Amino acid sequence: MRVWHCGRFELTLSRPLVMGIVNVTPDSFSDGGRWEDPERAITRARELVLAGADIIDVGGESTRPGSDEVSSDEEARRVVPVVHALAEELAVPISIDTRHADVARRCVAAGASIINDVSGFRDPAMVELAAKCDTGLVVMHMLGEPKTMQREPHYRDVVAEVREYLGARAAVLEAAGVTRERIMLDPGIGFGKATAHNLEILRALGMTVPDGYPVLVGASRKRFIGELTGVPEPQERIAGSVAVALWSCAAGAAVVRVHDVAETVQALRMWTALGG
Ligand code: HH2
Repeated sequence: MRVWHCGRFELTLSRPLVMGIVNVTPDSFSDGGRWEDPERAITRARELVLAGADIIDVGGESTRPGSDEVSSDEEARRVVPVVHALAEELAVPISIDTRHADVARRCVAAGASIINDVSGFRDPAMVELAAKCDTGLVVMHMLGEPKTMQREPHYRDVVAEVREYLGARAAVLEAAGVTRERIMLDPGIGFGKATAHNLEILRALGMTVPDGYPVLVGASRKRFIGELTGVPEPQERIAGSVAVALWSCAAGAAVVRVHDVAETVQALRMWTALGG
C-alpha cells in the first residue's frame, strides 16, 4: 500500500485525499480577507474537516500572478498561531504553504506536518530544513516568480520540462537525506502557465512527474477555469473546479488541493462508488 509519510501521520494513498485551503491573507485571489482573522481561520479549518478534508493547508502569503512577496515576519505573524491551534485540536495533518524557510521552521515547531513550497524547495535553506525534520513535502513547479510568471510563459514541451524540473528537485532533496516516502510532486497549475499549458498538463498528468512519485493537483477556482467557462468570479467556479478535481483523480492524482471541500468530497464519493 502506498503511503505519504508526514511526521506523525502516515497517510494511505489508496483513495484520493482532499487538501482543504485556509488562506490567512488579505489578498488571495479567490478568498482574500475572508479568513484573515485567526479565529475565523480556525473556524474555517474546523468546517473543512467536518466537510471531509483529509489535510488542512494554511497559507499566509498570496502567490497569485502579480503578487508582491510578503516579509517572513509578517507571514509568520499571520500563520504560526493558526497552525499551532489547528495542530493541537485537529486530527488531520496541517500543511504550511510557504516559500520561506524561516516561516516553515516556525510552523513545523508549532506542529505542522507538511511543508508545501510553491517554489519547489529552490532555496537551499528549505532543503536543509526538509532534511532536518520529518514532515511531508509538496514540491511544486513554478516558472519564475509570482510577480512575473504569467508574462507570456513559454515552453518547448511543458510536460517534459515540468517532469525534468520536479525530478531534479526530488533528487536534490533525496541527496540531502529526505526519504522518498515524504515527497509529493505538483506540476503547479497556473504558476507560469497559460491555459493551453494547464490543459496539456492535466491531459498528461501521469507524465508530469517521474515514475513512482505521487501527484498533487491544485486547480481550484483558478483563472483557466474562468477563461474556459466564461465565469469571471473565482467563487463561482465551483462546478468547473470539481470537474477538474475528478479528472485529476481519474488521471491518478493522489491529492487534490481545493477551496470547496464539501462539493469535492461529495463528487469523489460518487466517483468512488462507481468504481473510480
Ligand atoms: N496554488 C496556490 C497556492 N498554493 N500549492 C500547491 N502545492 N499547489 C497549488 O496549485 C497551489 C498552492 C494558489 O491558490 P490560493 O492559495 O487559493 O491563492 P493565493 O496564492 O492567491 O493565496
